[in-house]
Amino acid sequence: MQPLTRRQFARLAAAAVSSVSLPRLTMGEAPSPHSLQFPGGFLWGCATSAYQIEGAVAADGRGRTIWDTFAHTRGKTHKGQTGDVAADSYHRFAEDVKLLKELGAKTYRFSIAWARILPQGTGRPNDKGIAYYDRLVDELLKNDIAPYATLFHWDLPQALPGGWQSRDTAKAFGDYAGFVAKRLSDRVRHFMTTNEIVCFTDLSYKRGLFAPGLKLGDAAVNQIRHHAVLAHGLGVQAVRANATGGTQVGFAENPRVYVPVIETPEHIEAAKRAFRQENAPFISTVLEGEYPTEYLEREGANAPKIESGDMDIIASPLDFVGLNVYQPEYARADASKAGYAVDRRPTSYPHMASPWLFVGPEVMYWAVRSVTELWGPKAILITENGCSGEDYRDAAGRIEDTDRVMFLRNYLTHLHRAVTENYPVKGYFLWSLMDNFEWVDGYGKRFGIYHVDFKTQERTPKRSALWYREVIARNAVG
Ligand code: PNW
Repeated sequence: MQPLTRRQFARLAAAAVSSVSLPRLTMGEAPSPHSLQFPGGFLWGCATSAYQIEGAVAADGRGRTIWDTFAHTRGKTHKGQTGDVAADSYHRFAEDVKLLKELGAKTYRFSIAWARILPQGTGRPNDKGIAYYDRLVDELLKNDIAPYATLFHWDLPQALPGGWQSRDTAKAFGDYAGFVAKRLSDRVRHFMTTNEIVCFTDLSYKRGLFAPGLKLGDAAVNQIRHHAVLAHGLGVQAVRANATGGTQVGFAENPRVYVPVIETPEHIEAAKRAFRQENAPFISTVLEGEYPTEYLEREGANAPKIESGDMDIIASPLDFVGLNVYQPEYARADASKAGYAVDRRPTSYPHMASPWLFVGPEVMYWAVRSVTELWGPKAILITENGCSGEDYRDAAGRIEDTDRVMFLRNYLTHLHRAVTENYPVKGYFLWSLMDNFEWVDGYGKRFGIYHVDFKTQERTPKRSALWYREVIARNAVG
């Protein structure tokens, strides 16, 4: 940490009203990290998703999903690995709730597998599938952990014709969301409709990297994006119509986040413009209730076909906006019409074990600030943040993931800045509670703070779990 100026020191000392007894600071000495106190009631939690942890893909009437098909297709995932067994959380959920309890987590974000509830995507519900989430939710509540349920984290029922290419899938999602809300909202008070729209549209239907692995043209892709934001809106309305009063609903997005290269007004303005334009068909459209004009102009004849009433559905007001925050982009002021420029990343820019996971802790602050300044949501939750590592057990059987501790400490320091400046961030979910099936990277990339031995299914806390437990206990970053 940089030595403090007199002004910074005075400000920090004044802000340090907390229940933790603080060490005395000497002028010029860095403050104890424990002075980065979070407000009372801040929601610390962990996140996972169904296909990545549950396994048990054929249990109790679960229908097939596009990820089952994709992972079983030769050459699509690392070493042909699949989520057939994953971390077997379907059978070990009670043990996994204990892991959360050990951390002192207040919340748990998990996802519901649509194909467990409605094996064909529509039609007859499967009682045994619902019963699994009943058991999980009851176990969480018994341990004073608040369930935050994502309704769709990419595991689309295979039986839905055309997948997200079909407008009917958006309608089917709304019906499914309403059904789940009816059955669970007596106990689940927070729902997220979709997770990371760009991943299950562009990465899946344009770049062919995720299930179903298609490479379609611009018109088709824009229409798929439209079906996705429409599905989100129908999901919001269905949750509201079917849930018990006071149930909150939002979504979890991973917008591209722009850090101003230098923190001056013109670069800050450029970063904000970049944020809005570069996420135009996703978060910008949902929170503005219309497609940004520049996007429609750029796409021309390939722009999505919108039916009357769609935009009102898409713009359904949200109780919170969830942000999955990983890597930064950088923007600077520029004389172009757009008013900003994005530079290519230098080849020496550092990343974590996943080559895409560039390290830039300031992205946490700018994600929250950009969304607040652009659209002023009621509340923001960091619905994911974390990193991959090549974790291994040392001779003593320990997993000393100091790289992950470094990553988390820095990102949370910048989240603290956002909280201190009164942006409406209410909680943080660490991705991930435990190692799991990392999509195309299979089991080759570990994101957990609990290590999973995929042969024995044994869970072991890594150093980062012990570190996070301290963060939660002190409600402060250290
Ligand atoms: C998120 N990118 O995915 C997902 O919500 C999780 O399921 C996933 O395990 C986690 O982050 C870690 O990857 C992302 O390329 C995948 O920028 C890729 C990117 C971002 C998020």
